[in-house]
Formats: sequence, structure tokens, C-alpha cells
Amino acid sequence: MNNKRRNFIKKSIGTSLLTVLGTEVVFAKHLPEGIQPIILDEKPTEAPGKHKEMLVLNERPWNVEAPPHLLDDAITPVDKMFIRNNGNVPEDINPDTWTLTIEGESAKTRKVFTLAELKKKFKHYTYQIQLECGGNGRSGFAPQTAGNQWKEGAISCAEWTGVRVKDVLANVGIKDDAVYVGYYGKDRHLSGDTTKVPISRGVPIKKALEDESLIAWAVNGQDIPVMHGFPLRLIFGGWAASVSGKWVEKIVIRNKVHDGEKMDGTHYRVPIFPIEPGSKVPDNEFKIIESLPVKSIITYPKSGAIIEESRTLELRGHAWAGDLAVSTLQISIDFGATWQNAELLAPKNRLAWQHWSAKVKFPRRGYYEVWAKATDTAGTSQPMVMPAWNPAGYLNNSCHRIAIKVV
Ligand SMILES: Nc1nc2c(c(=O)[nH]1)N[C@H]1C(S)=C(S)[C@@H](COP(=O)(O)O)O[C@H]1N2
Ligand SMILES: [Mo]
Repeated sequence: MNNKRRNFIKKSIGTSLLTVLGTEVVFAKHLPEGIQPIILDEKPTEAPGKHKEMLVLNERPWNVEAPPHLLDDAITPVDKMFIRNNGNVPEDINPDTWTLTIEGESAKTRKVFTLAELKKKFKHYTYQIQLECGGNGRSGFAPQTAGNQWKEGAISCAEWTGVRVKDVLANVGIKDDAVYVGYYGKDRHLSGDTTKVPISRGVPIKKALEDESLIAWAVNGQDIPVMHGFPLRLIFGGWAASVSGKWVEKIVIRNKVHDGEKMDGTHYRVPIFPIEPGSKVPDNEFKIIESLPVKSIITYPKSGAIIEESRTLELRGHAWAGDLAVSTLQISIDFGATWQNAELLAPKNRLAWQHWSAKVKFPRRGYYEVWAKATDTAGTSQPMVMPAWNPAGYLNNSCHRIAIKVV
């Protein structure tokens, strides 16, 4: 429901209209002035094409995340994929006339491909790839930082199909001085100013030339939904997903670090040194976020689950580690005093999340928390409490916790 409609209903309560969700509010005249039916607070908004339980953080632009239990699938279905838009979704997209231009100082030529040409000229690849917003977990930082207050659910791992960035760039020709690749998408700035773009980021050439780096037109075997970049998007797994440009119409091969929108300031950059929470950082003491840190999520059961004493609880979830893989996943039911190893599967391919499962027994009735902690192949683990505070609230990879009541 949009805000207008909600306000309309709010105003109507206590006057004359007394239906909510298509049914009569029987004792509406007893509702005190200024109090509205709580059902309207519980389900304020649904995002188009998304599962009913997805959490809408913002409608303008669309920013939507999954509650952890909705991420239980091995491969994330599109209706459970988070949405992170910086601008307005492009309108009137015509895949038949869509083109992708490759140019830039370090491109040997300039080429323009239609979708049909891309699909015909280059070999197709499908990979399951995790995409996580760099701001996922931002709501955990104190003091709070500006930006969408993501909880745990700005992560997805779907199967993307397309052509390799490296095959397309090789066809155009890459000069020896190439250091970076940047993208431009067709989405528009929120202000309506057509001279501005909402975002134009990129990756070092080395990342662009990896096997799993794709120019994709399909997800889970179907056209990419409009919200996720139809008809063409970049996929650079394991990095802040802001580098995976949606509605991509131009790729530039750069002889310097790409200087597009949101490559500077506090955008997707973190301090080089640890800083005191809340403090300011000089511009030259930031670095661009690249591979994301090790992380995990508990997708079953849902936090707050009630189970019977004597029952064995089967937990499950996923773990991922940026460019690396996860080597162990541990579970604690005693606030981190002791840990047990979960069973951890290998990823489907590089840069796909890994599934884990564990069986736990609780010693007696009461309140418990299950904590999950992953360790990557370099030996780095998730922090138990919080990682370093940074001005825009990126990289919160602290352990996911769920509540369990044993009765
Ligand atoms: N053109 C364009 N590409 C974009 C964005 C955007 O706003 N415009 N958002 C980026 C960010 S910040 C993220 S986290 C991912 C989100 O991808 P998704 O919405 O498909 O989950 O897309 C990235 N690519
Ligand atoms: Mo993002």
C-alpha cells in the first residue's frame, strides 16, 4: 500500500469509511482518535514482483531486502532477491534496439553490440554468483550512518547467464595501459536531471577478466526482471554489488581508476586505518572496497522459533567470503562460549555461497540464541560483535544471531 492510501485510511478512521483489507472494522467507532488499525503498520508496502514478506526500506528509489528465513533456497528465486536502486528504473526498454557500447582510453577500438550480436558472437556461461550490497548490515553500526538501514538480507545468490566480460573486451581489444573497467546504465538520476547519472562504478581490469565476470541477460533461466537490470547487466561476484551495473549500455576500459558517480568520497570507500566511531576521515585516507569479507546467515529456523525440549533442531544457512571460499562454519548456543562445527558443502562454482547445516540439542528449557560464524580459506573469521565502524556503514560481517525458545 502506498503512503497516500495509508494516510487516506488513517484520516478515514473515526469518521465514516471503516473498511480495512476489504473487510469491515466492526468496532471502528471505539478506535481512539489518532490510533489506526495496527494491520496497516504491519504490512505497509509490497514491492512489485516480490514475495509478500520482503522488507521495503524505500520506494523512491526501490530498496528492498529479504528477511533471513526467506533466503533458505539453495539458489535465490527472483521474488526473494533484494533490490538496491540508486535512481529511477528506466522506462520503455526495448531489447530489440538495446545496444552495448565498449569504448574508453584503453580500448583499441570502439564497438557497439546489439543483444542478438552478443548472444551470437560469444560463448554463453552460467554461474551461481553471490551479490551482496556493500551496505548490508548497516543498521548494526553505532553511531548510525546515513543510507539504507539494511539488516541481514541484502544478499542473493542466483544463477546468472551471459557472456564473459573478458571475451567481449578481447574482441574490442585492450591496450597495455588498461587498469580499470567502468559501467554506465540507463537508469536516471532521482532529481530528473538528465545530465546526471545515479551511479557509474567499476572494477580493476584484473577482476573484469576473471572467468566468472559476466555480461548477463538471464537469471535462473529467465530474462532478468526490470528491477534487476533488464535486458543486460554486469555480474562481478564477491565484491560490493554496486560494481555489478544494471541496465548496462556502455562499458569503458580506463587507463586510470574509473572516476564515475559514487567512486569517490565516502561512497563504497572505507578508512585505511581503524578510526574512532563517529569521527571524520581525510579524503586521502580512504580506500575503495573490493572483495567483501567472510559472512554467513542462518536461514532456518526463523528467529523466534519455539521448539520442544528433547527435540534435535536442524539448522541451516549459507556462508560466503568475497573472492575466497569458506573453510569452516561453526555454531554456538551459549553466546560464543563453545562452538561446534557445522557440515559445510563446497560451492557450486567459485563465487557462489556455500550451504551449511547443523544439528543441535538444548540442555533444558529456556531462551537461547544460535550464533553462526564462518572462517574463510585465509583463516579470517567473522567478528562476534562488530567490525570497524566507518563513515558510510559498510562491511558489517558480524555473526548472525537468531533467538530460540525451548519449551
Ligand atoms: N545502473 C545501476 N546499477 C546498479 C545499481 C543502480 O542503482 N543502478 N545499484 C547497484 C547496487 S548499490 C547494488 S547493491 C546492486 C543491487 O543489485 P540488485 O538490485 O539486482 O539486487 O546493483 C548495483 N548496480
Ligand atoms: Mo549496494
